Amino acid sequence: MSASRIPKHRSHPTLLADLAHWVEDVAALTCPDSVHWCDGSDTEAEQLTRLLTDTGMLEPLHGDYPGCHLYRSHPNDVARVEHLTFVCTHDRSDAGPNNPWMAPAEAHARMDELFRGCMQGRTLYVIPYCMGPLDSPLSRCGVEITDSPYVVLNMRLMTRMGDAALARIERDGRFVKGLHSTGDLNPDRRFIMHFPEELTIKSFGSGYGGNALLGKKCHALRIASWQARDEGWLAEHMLLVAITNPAGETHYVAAAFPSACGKTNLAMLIPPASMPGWTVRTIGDDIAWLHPGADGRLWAINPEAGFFGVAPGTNPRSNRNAFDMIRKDTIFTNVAVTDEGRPWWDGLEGAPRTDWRGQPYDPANGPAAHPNARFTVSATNNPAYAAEAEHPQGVPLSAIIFGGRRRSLAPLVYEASDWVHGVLMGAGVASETTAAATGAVGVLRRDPMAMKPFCGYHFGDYWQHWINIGERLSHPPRIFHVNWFRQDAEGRFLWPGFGENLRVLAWILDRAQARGSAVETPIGHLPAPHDLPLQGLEIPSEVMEALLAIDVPGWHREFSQLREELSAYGDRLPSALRTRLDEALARLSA
Ligand code: SAT
Ligand code: MN
Repeated sequence: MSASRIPKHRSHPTLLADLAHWVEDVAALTCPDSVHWCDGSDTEAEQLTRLLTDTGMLEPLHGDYPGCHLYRSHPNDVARVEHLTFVCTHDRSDAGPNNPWMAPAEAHARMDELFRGCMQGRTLYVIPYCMGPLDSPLSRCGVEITDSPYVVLNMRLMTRMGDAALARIERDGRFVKGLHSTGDLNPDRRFIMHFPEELTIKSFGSGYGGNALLGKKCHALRIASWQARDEGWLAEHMLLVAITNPAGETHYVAAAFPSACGKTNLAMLIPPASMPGWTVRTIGDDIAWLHPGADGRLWAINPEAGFFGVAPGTNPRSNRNAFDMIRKDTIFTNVAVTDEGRPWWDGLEGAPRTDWRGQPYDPANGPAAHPNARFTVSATNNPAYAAEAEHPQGVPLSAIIFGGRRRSLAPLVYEASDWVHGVLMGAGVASETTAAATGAVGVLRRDPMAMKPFCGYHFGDYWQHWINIGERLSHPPRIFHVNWFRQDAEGRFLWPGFGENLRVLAWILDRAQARGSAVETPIGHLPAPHDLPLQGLEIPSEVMEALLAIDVPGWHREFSQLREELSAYGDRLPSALRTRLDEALARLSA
């Protein structure tokens, strides 16, 4: 492993002076024992894996999980920390009421104090990475500096990382700067700061996924959403799938759901046996970058190269593709382990011996695997990985779907009447909170476009930007809202979900081609139960009716509340959204 006291980078004669100087400055501040420029090679990954297994930080798993390891994070460091995640813009109002804000000078000063000397006794790793295919004009690059070899191994799976990315950075002449240290994992000294005006991220005191893998939420959403607004595109919290129908036509769909609401399952959906001839392939499971194309369609790429998915709930019944893809070369974080040394969570065969903290399993201590336990795996491990994920031009979208986890009110599916109505639908997304972020679980909160924790600027400006993008599309994707999570009075799910969701997607694709029929309602277009392809699914007709019913007083309350909440965005709220909302309220009152 190349290492040097002074960060003399390897032989990159044309390496951006900016990058070299930044690495030197960071090394001078953080005082690492050595500096390592990551090349992204297999040898490098093997050396880092050995280093971590030798020091007991990674545990090799059973032999029938080749190349798989378990990592246990600090028990106080298991999820994103939204209250410690800041957007630092010169003008406070640019960050919007949707983001915790700190003045850039103050944030830099605080962070630099935390970083001072923090890498003593550690290695500073320089990770050049590219978000998106290396040869795509839609891709954007970054460099993460970290003192965590676990972060390096994860970034290697989640991004195109190393020499090839560095070469692209040299060509582009710019990159996002991300500085990360696990620090001492003291929650009082934990901050994730974004400086979108400087394309810079500083993250201290956490080693957990979204806080530490800076290419993901920090770069590909918060910073990228800002860049996208300036450059005329959208950075979204969306999965991307390719769906082929029995006639052999392929359509591409993007879908936004909050964290841990089933994006990975939908992205890897396996059609039910009663829908022969359909196939679903995965392009991405978490983030999509959307660009208006010269042809008036909206084109999408997945900026990531891997999946950082929620392990609990993944099993051969819920998601066969995901279950198969994590049988080799996977990093598991905070799962339980069986007697034989296999990874374990509820729903799998076997029994846990050790819980996610590394203690002998005792049900009195809570679930064996942490509810936000994760797997990190290369996208190419997925048996349903779509070759189009590597296409430099991306894929053209037929539909955009918004959704949330709501036990009541929101029907199984409904369609916006046009783009602006779709933007309002996205702004109104609400979902019950999950274990992906610290805080109470199961509380309904507004999560516009599933971007509440990830939009790097004022939501009012963001919705206006969405409207502007729509005006540039002569063939915009149609916009829909789905809710797989409706429950009856006893708390049982009304809709079976998983593979059966394809029935809803089939209707969505029919509508996107101006085919399927629908009923017009005050909240949008809904299918009648017989409009959905339900053959082979045993579901009582009264349940279908409940799933597609409109609770008029409930929606009146919902829209009145949304109107109130949107008023917090002041005069930056696009007037078109207010008008649409008032129209909907009037229709509901009629
Ligand atoms: O922790 S991550 O932000 O990477 C995962 C998620 O919350 O979606
Ligand atoms: Mn996510």
